[in-house]
Amino acid sequence: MKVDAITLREIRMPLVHYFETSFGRTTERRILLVTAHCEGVDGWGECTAGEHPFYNEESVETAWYVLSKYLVPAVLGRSLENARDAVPLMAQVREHRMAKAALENALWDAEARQKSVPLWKLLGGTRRQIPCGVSIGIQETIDKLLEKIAIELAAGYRRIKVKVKPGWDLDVLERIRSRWPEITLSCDANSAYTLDQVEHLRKFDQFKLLMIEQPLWSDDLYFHARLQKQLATALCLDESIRTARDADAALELGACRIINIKLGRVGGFTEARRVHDVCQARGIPVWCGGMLESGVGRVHNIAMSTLANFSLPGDVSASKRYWKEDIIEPGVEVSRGGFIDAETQYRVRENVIEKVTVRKETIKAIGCSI
Ligand code: OSB
Ligand code: MG
Repeated sequence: MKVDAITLREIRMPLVHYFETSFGRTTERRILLVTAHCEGVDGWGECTAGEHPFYNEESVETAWYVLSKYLVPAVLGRSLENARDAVPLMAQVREHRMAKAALENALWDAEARQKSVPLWKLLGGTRRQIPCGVSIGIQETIDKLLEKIAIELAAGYRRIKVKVKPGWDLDVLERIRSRWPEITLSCDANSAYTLDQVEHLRKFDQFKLLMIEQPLWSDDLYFHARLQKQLATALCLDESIRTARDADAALELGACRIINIKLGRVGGFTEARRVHDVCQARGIPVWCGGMLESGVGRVHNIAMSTLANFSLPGDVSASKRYWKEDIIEPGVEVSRGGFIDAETQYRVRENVIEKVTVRKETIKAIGCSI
């Protein structure tokens, strides 16, 4: 598979509803998409970096810079046996995992198309039905949040996750639990608390949550281990797990009992599979996180979720929760029972993508004529 050219583009898409976390509110997504042109086959990848470096240190601008200046030149013109061969070629660049993931995943997509094998099979997946949950952002009022939860439960979602932060936590969980004592419920703090708040966090135990996601610092393992010892509720790490080595260290320390895997955060399919395997070997369940992806990233999340140890419902939900019109066809749909069918085949709608593109650059290998 020769990498003839790579196209970078930025698209802009308004969200159907704004999404608010402890680090801020998103109303429109700026998304960097990568197309790998390989011997007549195009593979697509999505960069999950946000517009601002608030979830982690990357942003659309840093990813564009690192891709165009370093990562694309590292793979351009190369003949790769497999997409995973791109990983060592990009390794000279430290961190910048979301930028690397966008390119590596585009190459996986190209490899799957070239071999005429579904991506989930190429990855070694076995699950055909992906259990789905939803992540619901901070709302103006608790009543508004309860209304949203009722809608998602009626749609069949199998796990509700709410965003929390100091001042939007215990009262919120209390109201949810008094209306729905039995639903599978979790919360995500995106690093909004510190270890001084252990006593406060211990009060979360009364709500029988499936997990508390990333309560402490985004780069921390050690203090999460200290906190986990003092809580009955399982901790789940998101931001802190960037590599399989992080996962190994976190589990050895006892920093969490569940891990959220995001393709962008860990740098692409190759490292995501390693994180999955580390957790599986230690009997720790994983689930697929979301980053408000367009259809391109969403389809990759579905493929990854077919791996055996993705046993908990993920944040991968229907396209229509995010977009009036998604850039894939059909949009991602969730059954009444709350599952996504992993075998559905999707097509990238290039005409729709062109309409929402605000910048585009194609970088070609020397002698390439496309
Ligand atoms: O922490 O999981 C998170 C969205 C943006 C940044 C971080 C997170 C999220 C979500 C949304 O929770 C998940 C989704 O619906 O895509
Ligand atoms: Mg999270």
